[in-house]
Parts: sequence; structure tokens; C-alpha cells
Amino acid sequence: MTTPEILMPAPMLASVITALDERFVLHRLWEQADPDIFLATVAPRIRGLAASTLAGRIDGSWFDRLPALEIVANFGVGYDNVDAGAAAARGIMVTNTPGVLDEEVADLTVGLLLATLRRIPQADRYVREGRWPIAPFPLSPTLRGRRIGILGLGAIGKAVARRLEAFGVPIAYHGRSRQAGVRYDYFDTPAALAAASDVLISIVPGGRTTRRLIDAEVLAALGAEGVLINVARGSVVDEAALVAALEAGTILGAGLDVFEDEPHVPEALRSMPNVVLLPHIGSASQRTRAAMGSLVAHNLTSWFESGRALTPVPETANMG
Ligand code: NAP
Ligand code: 8YV
Repeated sequence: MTTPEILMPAPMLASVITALDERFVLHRLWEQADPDIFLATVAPRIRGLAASTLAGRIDGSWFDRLPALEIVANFGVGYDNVDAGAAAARGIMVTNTPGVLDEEVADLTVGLLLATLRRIPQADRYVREGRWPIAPFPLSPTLRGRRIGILGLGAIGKAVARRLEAFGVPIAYHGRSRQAGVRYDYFDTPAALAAASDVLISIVPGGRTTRRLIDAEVLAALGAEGVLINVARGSVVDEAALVAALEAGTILGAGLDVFEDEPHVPEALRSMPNVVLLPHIGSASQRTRAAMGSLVAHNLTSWFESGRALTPVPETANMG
């Protein structure tokens, strides 16, 4: 049997490249002098695609060019960078990386929450700039007494909630439906959740159904003492409305790991004292990224050895 050929449009972790090199013929598109000419040559033989956000959106235009494509293995639990509906319609399997990053992203979320409320990065800058001998650092807001609203109580949302229970703060959530067996209060709209919360943590998937779910109305409902933490996708928040709300004091502050146009962050946010900004590092530890990469490789291996994917996304779950 011929060795399956895999296309990697953009660079991934060295461990993924090594694992795929060992089992497949791996084509590194980004290394080609003329990617279009190269793709035209290999396209008819490509059976697998190793995707990441760096590769841009994997949609029908890719599927048109790759007639033998059987599987897209995405590096990330969020797969809004892949048109999974279009893939399913063509019988193409799509996999993501659930289960190996939940605790890591939850750790980062709690860290970002505390950093935002207690102004830890600002305090660090204060010491480095030699300002401490001149005057004490200003008193900060607190987590004490705050009600937490989690927008998207999925695998990561629950891992965040478990951690925050230990902090002794009340927790509520919104999703498209109330979850059986969950004891946190449920609110049936994002605005209702925001109105009942002092911190709104966004950890829903990206994509059409969550686009700008957090808009001016939700931010107004969160209120002047409210803090937004977004570790979901930049598309979930109306960034212009967020800037306006921060400038006007409609909300108190924000901690953001994700942005509308990554890696570009609006100057308005970068110059604000009441926000903490991270470069999309929720899962970005060496250990967790290695686990995600390993799952990408194992999905491809399993598919080509047994016809079954390990972690198919819901849209393609009935395909194997
Ligand atoms: P998950 O287990 O599928 O949970 C998603 C949750 O969002 C579910 O509880 C779901 O509840 C809710 N949801 C989905 N669509 C919704 C909608 N239209 N309105 C309201 N709620 C909705 O996913 P996960 O593993 O926790 O990951 C969530 C997302 O986090 C990923 O898709 C990714 O975008 C993001 N993420 C970010 C980082 C980072 O580095 N910052 C890392 C990992 C993941 P219902 O089905 O009941 O609505
Ligand atoms: C990754 C993520 O940083 O898993 C996700 O959904 O957002 C992150 O873990 C990202 O997918 C890297 O491409």
C-alpha cells in the first residue's frame, strides 16, 4: 500500500513534523518557493491535511483543490478555522484536540482573572520603573465579593468553575440550554448572565453562532464595576463596543487572551491602564502544546491505519 501523503500549509511544532515525517509523506507548503505551483503538483495525492490557525481558514476552496482529501486534523480544540460543515458534506473527517488542554487553559484563565483584578502586570511595571520608593502602588479592585458568570460552561468552562469554587465566589452560566446535573444558576441570555455577574468569563467556541455575542448591551448589563475576561475567540466580543465601554467606564476592566484580528491588537486597548492583554497563550505551555501535537499526529495515524479518528468534531462524528 502506498504511504499516505499529508499537507501541512503552515509550520507546526517540531514534534508534530517529526511524528508525521515518520509515518507519512509530509509536504511542507510554507517551505515551497511557489506554493501554488507546488500544490498543483501534489494536490491529487493529498489525503490528509494538518491544520492550525496559522494556515488561515480551511474551507471549500481548499477542498476543491484537494480531491483526494479524507481528513483535516486541526491543532486546537476550537475549530472555527475549519469549515467543518462543508467538510462533512463532502465526506471529509475533521478532528480537533479536546481533553488535553482543559486544565491548562483553565489555569491561565484564573491567572488572567486575578492579574486583571489585582493589577499584577501593572504592579510589576511599577516596581521595574522604580516608582515604588516614590509612592505605594494604588489599591486595586478585588475578587472578594464578586459573582462569576461563565459564558460557555463546556469542558474548559467547567474546569474554570471548579477552580473558582475554591475561591468561594458564586458561579452562574449561560449556554444555549440549561445543563442537567449542573448546580450553578442558569441564565437564558448573555445579557441576563452579565446583569447577574461582576465578572463575565467568555469561553464559548468561535464561529457564526457566537459572533459578537458580547456586545454593547451585554457590557452595559455587566456594569460599571464589571470585568470581562475573554479566553474564547476575539470574534465573540464586539471589540469596538468593548473599547467604547472601557473608555466610557461602562465596565471597569478586561483581561483578554484573544482578539478580533490576531496578532494585531488595537492601539486603543494597548494604551489602556485597566486591561491585561495576552498573546493567545491559553494552551501555550510546552507540555500542553506537545500533547495537542501528539493528538493531531495520532488522529492522522489512526485514520489511515483503521479508518477511525480519535477525536472527530461533532459535525463529522458519525463518519468513523
Ligand atoms: P466545549 O466543551 O464544546 O464547550 C463549549 C460551551 O459553549 C458549551 O457549554 C456550549 O453549551 C457553549 N456554547 C456553544 N455555542 C454557544 C452559543 N452559540 N451560545 C452560547 N453558548 C454556546 O468547548 P471547550 O473545549 O470548553 O472550548 C471552548 C472554546 O474555548 C474553544 O472552542 C476555543 O474557541 C476556546 N479556546 C481558547 C483557548 C485559548 O488559548 N484562549 C484554548 C482552548 C480553547 P451549549 O451547547 O449548551 O450552548
Ligand atoms: C491554540 C486554542 O492556541 O485550542 C484552541 O482552541 O485556541 C489554542 O489552544 C490555537 O488553536 C493554536 O492554533
